[in-house]
Amino acid sequence: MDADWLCFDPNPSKPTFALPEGSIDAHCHVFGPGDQFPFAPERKYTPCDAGKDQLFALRDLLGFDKNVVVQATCHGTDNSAMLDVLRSSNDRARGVATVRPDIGARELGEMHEAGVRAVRFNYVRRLVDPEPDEYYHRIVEKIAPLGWHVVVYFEAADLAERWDFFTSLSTRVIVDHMGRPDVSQPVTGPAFELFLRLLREHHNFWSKVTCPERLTVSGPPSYDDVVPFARKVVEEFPDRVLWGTDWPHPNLKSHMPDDGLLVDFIPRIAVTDELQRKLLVANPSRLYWKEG
Ligand code: 0GY
Repeated sequence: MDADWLCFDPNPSKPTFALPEGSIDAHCHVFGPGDQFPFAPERKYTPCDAGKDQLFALRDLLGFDKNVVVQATCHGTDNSAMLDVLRSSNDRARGVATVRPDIGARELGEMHEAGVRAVRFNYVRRLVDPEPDEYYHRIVEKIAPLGWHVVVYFEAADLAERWDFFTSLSTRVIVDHMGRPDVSQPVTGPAFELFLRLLREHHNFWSKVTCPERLTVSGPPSYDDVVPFARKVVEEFPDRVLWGTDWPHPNLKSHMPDDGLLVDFIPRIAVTDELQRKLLVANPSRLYWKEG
């Protein structure tokens, strides 16, 4: 693994907040293990191993019922480790894949059978080299007929440039980590307003209200500066938000969160039982466990 790699907390606390029954961790990854599922040659980081057994143990400790496993960039377009989680999960995991435009119908069909329901387009340059729009359009043409959606990951500063492409997509589009706002700016500032406009004007857009540990400037354990951003999104778009642990937390440099405390953050951004049930149960169930 990279010399400065921070590995996940091996001994997280049990959350104080009791998750509603049927809660879904809608953003997490697996890394390898590397000897079984080698990392991609084109990767931009080499993580510690974080495999399915550890993911399932964390799910049970925190009180989640299910997982949505997002293909991590260190595995490139080889989705084997993610698919292995889905196939080992007893229908308790769904997946978000990374694919190339030349992927065949048979491979897509096998992925669907395993539980993949989306592809991820990643525009974060420290993770991948983004491709021209045409590349992603060709993928959408293949996945849309399966009822899959698109997950997009980008930096806030890049939203304006990507706007026309994103809003041309006819599938549902799920934005990772609220489009990575600069939380040192006001929640009413122009950059976050542009992101809110995306959700206001385009009802096929959803947001993950994830990663206070990644977005914070003020730091752990309370992540106070992220609260107004996540709370705003949850309250304005209660039926189009998802939450996830982001375990095993790739590329964190400042600190590694205690996953139990991250769960305790949820009631600060979804402050009523109803908002919590939508965020953790109803929305991800509708998106990942119901057909059509
Ligand atoms: C995240 C964030 C990151 C990494 C990846 O696939 C990945 O490698 O998504 C990041 O470094 O910001 O969502 O896990």
